[in-house]
Amino acid sequence: MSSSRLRVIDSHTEGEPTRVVIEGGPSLGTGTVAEMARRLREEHDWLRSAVCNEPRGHEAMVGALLVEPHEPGCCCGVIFFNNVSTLNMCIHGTIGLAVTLAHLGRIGPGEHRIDTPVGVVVAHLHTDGSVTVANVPSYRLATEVPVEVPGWGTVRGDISWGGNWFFLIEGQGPAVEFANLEALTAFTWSVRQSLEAQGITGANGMEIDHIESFGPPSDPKLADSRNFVLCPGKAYDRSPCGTGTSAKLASLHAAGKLKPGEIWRQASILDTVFEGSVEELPDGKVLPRVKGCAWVNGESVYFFDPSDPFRHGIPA
Ligand code: PYC
Repeated sequence: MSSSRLRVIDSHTEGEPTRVVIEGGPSLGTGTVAEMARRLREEHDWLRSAVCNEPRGHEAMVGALLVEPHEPGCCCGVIFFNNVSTLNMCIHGTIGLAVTLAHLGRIGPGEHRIDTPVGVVVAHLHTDGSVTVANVPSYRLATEVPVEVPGWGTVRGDISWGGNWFFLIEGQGPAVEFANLEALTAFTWSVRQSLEAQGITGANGMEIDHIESFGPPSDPKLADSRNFVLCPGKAYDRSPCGTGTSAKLASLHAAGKLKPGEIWRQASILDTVFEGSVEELPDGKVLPRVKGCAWVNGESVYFFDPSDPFRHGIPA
């Protein structure tokens, strides 16, 4: 059943929007944040669609619902979602959430544990307003995995976990430039469909729902690499994608190309930059840290007039 009102705060992180629902969300009961995310998907999908889809949202919008944390010592729990479903994790969204909570006076500079469906992350709000997120443990599952892509032949990539599953491609497909947005979208969408058709998955059969293509940076003084990230709902990430940057860091580390503590600067297709590094964990995984900036840029109250056919959004 939908609410009569929702209050949201908008921000963008290096170009990618985050819309935090701060009042009016449904009660998702108790349990882990993963269980609450399942209830959001199965019983309250109207909220996701009302917040992210047109007419209030658009294809790139990422929503964030604040929930009670399950893990000890967390300031909040959060469920991220987009135009098609919930997300396992979202770093640009966590940076946006931290800046939003600071805007509301609910947190100040320092470290804040945040409970998510895939584990606890730590957002460090710096005094200059930037935010570093210590992500969930990340790793490369497989490298040089071939997938047959119609029109493109054999495309090879790494399968890595950075809080979401990514297929990472380097130097194949259209050049990673803003002028090629449409071609990059078509290419990465074909890769995603081919992975699915050929039964290529992340661990435990989890779908690889983010495709990331890398090319050289526009300026080596700005970044080490530029990416194009296709999100699950076919929108491209306007930011360098924090979970995608984490997956890249895990892949680089596994390939012996990134030492612990070394800084990797990942530019987005818009040339905005996240800085990342890894810490080695005893189990062979890495703990990525990703730093970026977000700006609060709006606040709204949503109404749900029963006569409005699109009060719950237009399905994407
Ligand atoms: O920054 O992790 C991220 C992200 C995931 C999807 C969109 N942004």
